[in-house]
Amino acid sequence: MTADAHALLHDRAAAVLHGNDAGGFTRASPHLYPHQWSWDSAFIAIGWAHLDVGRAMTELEGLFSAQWATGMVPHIVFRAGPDKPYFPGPEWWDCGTAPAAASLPFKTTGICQPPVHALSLLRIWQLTPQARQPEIRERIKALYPRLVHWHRYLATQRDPEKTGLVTTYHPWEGTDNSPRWDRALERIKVADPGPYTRLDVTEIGDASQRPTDWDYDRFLWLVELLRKYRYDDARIYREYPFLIKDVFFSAILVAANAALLSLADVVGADDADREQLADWLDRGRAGLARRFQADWGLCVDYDVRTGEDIRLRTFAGFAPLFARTADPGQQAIQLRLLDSEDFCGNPRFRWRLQPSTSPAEPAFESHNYWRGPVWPIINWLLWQSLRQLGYADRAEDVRRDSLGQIAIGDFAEYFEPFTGEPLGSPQQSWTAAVTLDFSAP
Ligand code: 2M8
Repeated sequence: MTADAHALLHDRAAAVLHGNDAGGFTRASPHLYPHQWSWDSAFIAIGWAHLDVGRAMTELEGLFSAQWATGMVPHIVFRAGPDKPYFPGPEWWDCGTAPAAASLPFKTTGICQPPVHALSLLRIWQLTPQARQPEIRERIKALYPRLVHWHRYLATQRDPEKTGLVTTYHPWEGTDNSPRWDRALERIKVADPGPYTRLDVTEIGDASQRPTDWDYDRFLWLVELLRKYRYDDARIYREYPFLIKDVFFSAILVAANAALLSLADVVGADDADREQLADWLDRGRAGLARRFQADWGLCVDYDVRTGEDIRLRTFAGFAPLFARTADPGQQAIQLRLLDSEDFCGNPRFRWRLQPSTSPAEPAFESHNYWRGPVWPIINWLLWQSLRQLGYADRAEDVRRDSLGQIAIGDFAEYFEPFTGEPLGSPQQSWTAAVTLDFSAP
């Protein structure tokens, strides 16, 4: 791509963020996702940092203003007005019944998403021009304890067994209809959430790109149970049917703890925080190491309820790379697998990018959301990891191919791996945001 093409793409991406800016928060996309989403916001803030670091901080500050008393950062903060409908909205979640969500400035959902926020904060700091450093340093300093509180929630309430692995409660905690959740969802025999009307399929106009009604019945039924338990983590852990140790989520927490430690000097963090973060970091690395299956080359999630391994070839299995493992053996195995036919090296792929699910998996569907398509944000995470681990050339390929892919279409949410066809929502904010970072000089 020429320098002019880069500049043009940068300007188009900036226009998407400005277009989705709702004043103090950025819609995840203009119509399909009109509110503030947690991990979307973290990526979006990285995009804003290329345009205005103050605006980037505002994105994260707004999100964390809705942090629960437990430390949980909710997956959606409902900030759009009634003219922007979304299903399931705040009434379905009814989080007012949760003591930990009392007195928040906004209504929210009662689950969370991968903690990319510390990675975002670190990137914002790296992009802060010298003249603005005093102001931004103060703002990062003010937010830092909230991030530590967030990580504490994940390391304790979401890991009472102290395995170093985060337990996910819901497919909506990141990768909605990934086949990783299929078996656990199949175990739910009665899923009767009552009548509801989906808005997503109407908005997208092609149901094959979205989760099925069978999925939605179960997604909504799980929310009903969480609501019944008033989002109490201890009770959820005792009674709830969907508890999965998620290696991708856990890997992001490892990288995020490392990012907070990198910022410790910037904010003058005290020794207790530093020790705590280092402890979570070690525990997370050890937890992932135990889930690595060398014969398979991947890290494997497991179902807390049944104790079963979830052996599927998806992007999540590259948790060691996402966690930036220092283990040379794991790095070598994962890099080989990454470029094999099962992943980026598939000769039929349009771009050498990481698909959400391997085409070798029986559950693979090239058009369907997290069951096959390529997601720019996941490839952004891969790019960052490869860079940090010293694989500069491979990282550069990911950057170049990502930009080539994104340039076609209107900042699509995800892409068909064989054709590169843009899918899902257009003008997706986090796609625009990572474009700004990928295309920075
Ligand atoms: C998708 O999830 C939402 C529910 O939260 C949906 O399908 O309606 C996922 O891709 C999720 O990871 C993402 O944060 C969200 C907004 O982009 O959309």
